[in-house]
Amino acid sequence: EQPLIKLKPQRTSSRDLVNLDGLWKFTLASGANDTSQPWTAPFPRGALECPVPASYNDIFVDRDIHDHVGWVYYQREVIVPKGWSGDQYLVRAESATHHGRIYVNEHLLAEHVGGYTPFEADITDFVKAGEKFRLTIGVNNELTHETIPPGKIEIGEHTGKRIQTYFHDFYNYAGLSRSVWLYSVPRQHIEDITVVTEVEGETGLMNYKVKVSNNSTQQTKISVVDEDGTIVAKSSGAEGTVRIDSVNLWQPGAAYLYQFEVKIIDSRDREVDTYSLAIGVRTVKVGGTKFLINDKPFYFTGFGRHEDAAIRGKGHDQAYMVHDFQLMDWIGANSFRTSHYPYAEEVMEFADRQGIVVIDETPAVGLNIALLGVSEGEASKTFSKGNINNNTQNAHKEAIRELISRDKNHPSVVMWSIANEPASQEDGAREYFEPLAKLARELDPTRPITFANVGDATYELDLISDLFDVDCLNRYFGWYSETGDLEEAEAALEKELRGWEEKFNKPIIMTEYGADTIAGLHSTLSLPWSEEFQKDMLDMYHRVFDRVDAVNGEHVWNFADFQTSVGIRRVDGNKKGVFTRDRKPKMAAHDLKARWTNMTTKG
Ligand code: GCB
Repeated sequence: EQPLIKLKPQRTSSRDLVNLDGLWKFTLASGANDTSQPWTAPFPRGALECPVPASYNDIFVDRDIHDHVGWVYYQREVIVPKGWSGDQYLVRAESATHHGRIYVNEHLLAEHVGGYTPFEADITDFVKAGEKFRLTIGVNNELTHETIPPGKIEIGEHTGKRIQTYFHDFYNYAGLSRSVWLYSVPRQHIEDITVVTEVEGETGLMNYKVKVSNNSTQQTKISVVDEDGTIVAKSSGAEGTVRIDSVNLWQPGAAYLYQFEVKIIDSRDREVDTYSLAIGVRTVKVGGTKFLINDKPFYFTGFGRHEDAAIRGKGHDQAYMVHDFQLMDWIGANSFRTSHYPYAEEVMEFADRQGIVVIDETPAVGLNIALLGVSEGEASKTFSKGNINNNTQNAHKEAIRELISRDKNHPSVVMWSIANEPASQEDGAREYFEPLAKLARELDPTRPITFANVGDATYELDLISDLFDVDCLNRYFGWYSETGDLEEAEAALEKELRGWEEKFNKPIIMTEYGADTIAGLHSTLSLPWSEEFQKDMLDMYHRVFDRVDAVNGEHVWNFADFQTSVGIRRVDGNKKGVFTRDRKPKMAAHDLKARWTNMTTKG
């Protein structure tokens, strides 16, 4: 069977790729009952043009586009390079939020549900090398109680129009927010590679498995190349272990990457396909209340983040990516969580190269009806037929499979977070999560697993934490409760953390804490929303973290201000950023920098 997600396209001696980013023609389906089939013909002259990659919502000055619920279509012409005859070629979209369809001329060749992972269409039999074709990609942004993340489509009382609502606190940006590629592979090719590393004394072990598209008589050859370009180990066979003497470990803040080069060779000793993966040798373990990387306790400093910026929405952008990593470095952050969905693959590769540690999260955010304020009755039960049900659970399983399939080889990824703030204190939570935790462990027995626990599911009420390795807690004492009263909040926070420590005796990471802060608003009394309050609140949390032994890390919510849905709780978005949306530091940034850059070990 085929791997869920094929290797990221690469240009090697046997493979080629063409980047399809740029301006695509763009159109909306007019409504849910729209029966037009825009992919069957070229879009009319004068059609809108939309940049790829970018979310489409904020590009145009048009509320109908911004608020659109349903399908949109992107279209462009593409030529398959002449030299590709004899190869297999595919179109790959790195993401389509949340449901994508790839059409080649009038043919639907691929369909995928799940907004933050890649999917591809094999177009080999539909277009000849050297020929031009019409590529249309449909993207649908609808969320229901059976999608991940979940949402709800409501019907406007007065107009009958469809309105998308959802349970998560970031704008439902949609479109082709990551790159689109046309790429070639040889007919027989390397489909998947899995490398798991171990360390024995000074020796690094790479346990690997290579999957080839069809099992004819090829041979698999492996070379491991160090950063100086020297081959340091070799092996052959589709499965095995490569040993590296005097290994350079991948370490937080000191990345070291080997190129793991795979070649398949045919019976006449000709090279058929070659692919190269960057691999860091490191180990990850939980030992008692410590989180260990290379057997050394690791204390997480950093943020929950978002893929978010003005105008481009969730569109991947190299300038923002590099700048954001620069800011993390400046402030002394050694890690982040991909709250609340898998980030662009380029970001994961960059984290590998920068030595930044990542908690990698699925898009399962908002499995918590109570957060909506729905009152009594069946409708308010999160785990029930009309809300989060078996179909949602199946979609969630798929999201876990795809995340692990895509990101399993990144040394930066040290833990899987399978959900954010589910109603883990409600009836049905255990039945829902037990199989998911089991699945994640089967798919990757080498990394710890976690989920980000919501404040309501206290150590006394949570029903699922024993299924996981690390207690990741999101807490807002002093903001959503004890608002503005940091003395009360301090006592409440300490009680909660000690409760977790005593009950579970596992590492605790505070994966969210923070306060909405309007840049430029000041208060001598340190009142909420001011820059002083954000700083004082973070300081208070840090005092408590330093007193509680099991606390193994602190991720402030959020790295930067970000857009949310329109509502009365948010003024042009969530303002808990330590940086503004355009990445200017608020006052607290300087205090975080002082704490984090001076931190050798905790406290
Ligand atoms: C949370 C959520 C996060 C929100 C944050 C907030 O608990 O996990 O998505 O943005 O709180 O600011 O309310």
